[in-house]
Amino acid sequence: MDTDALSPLLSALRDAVLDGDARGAASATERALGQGVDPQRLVDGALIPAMDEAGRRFENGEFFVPELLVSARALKASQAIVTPLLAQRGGVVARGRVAIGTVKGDMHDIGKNLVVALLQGGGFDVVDLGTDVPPTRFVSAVTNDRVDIVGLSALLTTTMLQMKATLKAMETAGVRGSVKVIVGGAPVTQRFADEIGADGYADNAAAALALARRLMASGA
Ligand code: B1M
Repeated sequence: MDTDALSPLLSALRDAVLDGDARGAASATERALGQGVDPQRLVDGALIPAMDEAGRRFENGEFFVPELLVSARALKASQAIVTPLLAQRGGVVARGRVAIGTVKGDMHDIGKNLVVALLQGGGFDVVDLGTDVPPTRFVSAVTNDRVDIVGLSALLTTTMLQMKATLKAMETAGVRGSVKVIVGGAPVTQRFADEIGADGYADNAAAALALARRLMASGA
């Protein structure tokens, strides 16, 4: 599909998310998919830009928490349609097992859910621990769920410190050496990942999939 034909479809979805119109977001998603738009294109070209714009409006005082919430709800109406399509892409052979969650104190899960979808789409078996996940829960995922990789997501500068606490809890429990730990989320950087001793950092969902594949190939 050429860019001229694509752009109104993407704009309709982006606008529906920013208007907090869940039904509109779902129908814009169905319409675009019906016209052959790739689901990943909807994520990159409409859903992520919509959330970036919501964040900009929040910073400028044009949006408050209720507006962020309704936009996030509208985005999730689209994500519910798109995620299974992304997750179907992997085929049946599991490439490894990943436990992933948003760290303690942090309720943001839109980006984490995208990482989950792409990992599943890339053939990984994923244990989604949800949001506000305490360090002890990550530790029990390593001991009980036999995972190869643990993924930590954080969206707040305050909660990213929980990543360090989670790594410490894994060390204290004696399980740190048996898994690779990858980190990501808007405030997280490669430098921070190195500082806390994570095994890898990815700045987006596709990079997280590539990183998980590299770690498995190197014997995670
Ligand atoms: Co929040 N919020 N929020 N919020 N919110 C931010 C993060 C903020 C930057 C907005 C702003 O001020 N501009 C700001 C953080 C400031 C800071 O810490 N420096 C902020 C704030 C302050 C807050 C509250 C404190 C507001 C308040 O109550 N006063 C509060 C905190 C609640 C809590 O968690 N305890 C809060 C609440 C919320 C809502 C609940 C209303 C809602 C979340 C709904 C939900 O997720 N279910 C919300 C939203 C929607 C946002 C913004 C607008 C959008 C986040 C998002 O979904 N982005 C955000 C502003 C922004 O980011 N532009 C903001 C889209 C998503 C696809 O991107 O999550 O970055 P992202 O994920 C990317 C990558 O980061 C990466 O891949 C993803 C896909 O490419 N990635 C990983 C993520 N995890 C990864 C893990 C990996 C690898 C890659 O490996 C494991």
